[in-house]
Amino acid sequence: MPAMTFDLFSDTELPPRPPQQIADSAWLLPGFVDTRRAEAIVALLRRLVRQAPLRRLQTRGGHWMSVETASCGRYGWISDRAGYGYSERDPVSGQPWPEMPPLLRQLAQDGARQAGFADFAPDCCLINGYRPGAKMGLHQDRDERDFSQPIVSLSLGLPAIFLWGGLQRSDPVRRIGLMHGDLMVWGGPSRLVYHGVAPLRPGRHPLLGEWRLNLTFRRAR
Ligand code: MD6
Ligand code: FE
Repeated sequence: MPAMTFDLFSDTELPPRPPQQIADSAWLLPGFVDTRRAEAIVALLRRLVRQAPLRRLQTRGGHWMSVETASCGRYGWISDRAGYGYSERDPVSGQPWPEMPPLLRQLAQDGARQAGFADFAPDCCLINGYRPGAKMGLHQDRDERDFSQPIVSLSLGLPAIFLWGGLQRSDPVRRIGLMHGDLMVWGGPSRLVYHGVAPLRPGRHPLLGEWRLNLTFRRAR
């Protein structure tokens, strides 16, 4: 009998989960990345975060975010007491962000295409690391220039509950389970939907241990 953690995360013993339309132009593509490709991605990420380390960011209000963040691609997303937005340089090193690996760019474009966005040209991949307890409050992604380009979000490691709201902050919020390898794509009329991540539950993932990693691809400029 394999360990419980293995049963929970095995992608061979669970019933298939078909693509699920969450809203207009918003799709959950479960198991978009299989175990082997996820291993290759995690190997890339281990290299990337040696160049651009995961770090906690401060909000304009002075709070420290619970998530640890880095970026690759031409632009990275940063936040500090002066505000938040995109930067061509990593403020930790003063250097440009690491290049977006072609494997990641291709994956994001393939996912976007499957959700109906044929011309996705990401120039930013935000890397978020969640430890148990880390969360992301409800927000809109509105720092980007072109809202006709979607947001593509890959989940790796520990499962999370994605919070999917509406176009108004006060709209009801749905809870969507995201597992290792799942891809979310949202754009079009859903591009400015409020979203967030519920506090990560403790656990241990066979590949990533006590971590959830989220890669969010965007067209920033
Ligand atoms: C996630 N992150 O980490 C979702 N949005 O699963 C976001 O939605 C996000 O980390 C805008 C800016 C930074 C973020
Ligand atoms: Fe967001």
